[in-house]
Amino acid sequence: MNTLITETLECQTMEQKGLPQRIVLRELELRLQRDFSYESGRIVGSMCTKAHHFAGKAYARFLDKNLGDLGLFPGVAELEKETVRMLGSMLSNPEASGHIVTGGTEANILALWAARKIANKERGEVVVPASAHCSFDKAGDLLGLKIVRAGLDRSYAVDLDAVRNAINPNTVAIVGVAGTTGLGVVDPIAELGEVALERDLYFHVDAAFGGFVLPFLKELNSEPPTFDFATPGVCSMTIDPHKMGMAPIPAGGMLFRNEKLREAIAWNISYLAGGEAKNATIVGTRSGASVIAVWAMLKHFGLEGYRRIVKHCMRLTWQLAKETPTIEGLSLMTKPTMNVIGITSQTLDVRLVAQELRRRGWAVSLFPKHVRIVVMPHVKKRHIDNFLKDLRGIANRLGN
Ligand code: 0PR
Repeated sequence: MNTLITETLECQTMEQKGLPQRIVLRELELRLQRDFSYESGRIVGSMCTKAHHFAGKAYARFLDKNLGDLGLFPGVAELEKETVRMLGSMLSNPEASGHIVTGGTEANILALWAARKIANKERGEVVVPASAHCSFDKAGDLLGLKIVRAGLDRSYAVDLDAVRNAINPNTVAIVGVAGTTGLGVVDPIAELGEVALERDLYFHVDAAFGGFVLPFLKELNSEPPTFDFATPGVCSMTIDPHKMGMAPIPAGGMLFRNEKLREAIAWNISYLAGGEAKNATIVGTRSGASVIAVWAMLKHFGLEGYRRIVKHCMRLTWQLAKETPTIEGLSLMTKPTMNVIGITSQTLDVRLVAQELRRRGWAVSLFPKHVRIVVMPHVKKRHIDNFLKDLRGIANRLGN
């Protein structure tokens, strides 16, 4: 019976006559069985996690809301403003203006778009850390901006002199990262802010990952670095609810310091059914349900809920950070600031370590010099214990 259903549904043309929902659903379950699941604890190299069930419920209930036509959905439009302000208040700026977008990539593109418009230069350049996410390269390609990558210092944060030296009369913006993709490192945001003010440049901070972690580190006896709108030069920030915010995908956050900056890329659409409206996003039709889910999560969790999540992730990260260097041949790239760890080796080939981990079912990410582990909320202590056991076995085998 299963085979028969699969055969029917594998057919790539449209059915003349539709199939019953129960058959389609059964087929979906079968097909998706081979996907990784967050529950298995095997996904230890992703910045996404299982969305909180309450956020999922809110999302499903209000599935049809479309923020592409604000006038039809003034209720959701208001919730989006509140969501942005709540996120802004977490980042020292309740006056923030912006949108819940499709993810960090869209947010970073929007930031460079705004910077380009504001500077209004022919051949603009943007100075980003060598560690910046590839979405800045995409943004550069799309917007015709040259992306100049500034080198890092020994702690893998961007080198301030390298940034200063890379700035020239064509520069329209500089970027700092608060929680790098590879190692969770925070760039010197306060100092970059000073450079931006001195040179009168747009300054964007990519806290896609760190935005939901750094505000909660203080209570964990670890001094969080300066990273947000408290730094005067910061014009905009990325903070993604679909990473550590536990909201369903897609949910990125693009926050401008104020409404005037958002206006730089706000697009007026005159013919909408709900009446004229202005959005500062790349997409037109967009998910109101995403916004509703984020709003619901922020209200339901509160700061305390997120603090609890960060505490859970950091405890396991510290366990991993403590035990990994006791394994012969392995060491850490750097002491973790947040729940991202880089495992490296002076003696073993890290590509082989990653390959072996993957062969044993661990979904890890591989960077040029390290295996990246991200301890997300779905990862439990037993998963870390099992991971460490496998890691030890692999290092021993490769070392002999
Ligand atoms: N900024 C930073 C600092 C990021 O790390 C990322 C993505 C982005 C922006 C872009 O965000 P979106 O993917 O939402 O557009 N970093 C994730 C990572 O490298 C992307 C990802 C997510 C990769 C899940 C794998 C995965 O399973 O982990």
